[in-house]
Amino acid sequence: MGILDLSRRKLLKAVALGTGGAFALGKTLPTAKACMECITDKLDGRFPIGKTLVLGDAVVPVGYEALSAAKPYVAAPPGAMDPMKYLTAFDYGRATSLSDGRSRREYSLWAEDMELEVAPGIKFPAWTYNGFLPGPTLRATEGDRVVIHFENRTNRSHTIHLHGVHPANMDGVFEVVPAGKNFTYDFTAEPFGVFPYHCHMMPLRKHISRGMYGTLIVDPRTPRPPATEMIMVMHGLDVDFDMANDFYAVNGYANYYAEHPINIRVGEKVRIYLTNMTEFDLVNNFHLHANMFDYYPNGTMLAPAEHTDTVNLCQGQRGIIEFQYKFPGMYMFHAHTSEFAELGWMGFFNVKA
Ligand SMILES: [Cu+2]
Repeated sequence: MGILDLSRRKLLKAVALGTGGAFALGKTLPTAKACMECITDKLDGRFPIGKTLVLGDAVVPVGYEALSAAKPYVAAPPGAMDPMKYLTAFDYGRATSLSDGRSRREYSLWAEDMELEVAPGIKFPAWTYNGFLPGPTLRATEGDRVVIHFENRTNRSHTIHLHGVHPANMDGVFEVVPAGKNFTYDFTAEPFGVFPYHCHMMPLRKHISRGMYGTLIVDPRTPRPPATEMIMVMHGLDVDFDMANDFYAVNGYANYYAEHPINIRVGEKVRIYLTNMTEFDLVNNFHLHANMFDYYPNGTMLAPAEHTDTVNLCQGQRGIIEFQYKFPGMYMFHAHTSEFAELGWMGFFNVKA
């Protein structure tokens, strides 16, 4: 049950205020009803307010206010969360060579509360890794020793649970990292593939939906063929804390790549590492217009399993997409779940000759 008398889906049906897909801050809705999630957010110092956001023909409730006694969330500095930079920002860590030819890679991750803009004018009190939503894209080569120094700079417990093969005490489930404490994850990167990481504190859906997730890419020892590489993390944004997504995005900001198309060239080979960290909705998907792509589920095989234009991913699923464009022009990519596309999960490739 949502916090409002009308659930989001009822609102979608009930309201038709066409704005051509643009965002617009709207009127104030009447009272919010209490729910367990709201109460816990209230305890955390946040309480949803009745401001609304108009997305196409949908009106969704957004916004929160900090209670006066609450520790304010630090506002991200302007430009700190830049989805265009995030697209190609791979963190290889601080690498040192080991005697057997492998590398030891050290990464610094920290948990930090941060107020992030996730759509025009919409500030979200995110729980982040390193001040971003999603967290940094870590990258290593199969066999590398991965050392992650994790510092919890918040006032609640967090962990990092990485997918992949590692010992039980490196799994980030029982190794709770309390407020102000540290933990070091130390394991061998295996196998090669694409692996989500996320906080594993309870309530899990809350720690994930507030932003604590990212991707670890483990490259094969023999590198994949050269390509222009990108990361796309699909996720929802529950900005009124009612355990239903109000809108959707890749890489932190609704409609960002629709407003800022990604430039590529005809014939340029593009490789997208795709992760689905959507909470609350069981399936998300990626659809590419006027083209087909090779799909490598989980990135754990070197040969594609599928040649398609649409791929469905359940929560936590991921893979690699490879394609090149034959003709110049502006091409859409988006969730094929139409509701997600209309609520912010949409972008363009601007293909130049
Ligand atoms: Cu957490």
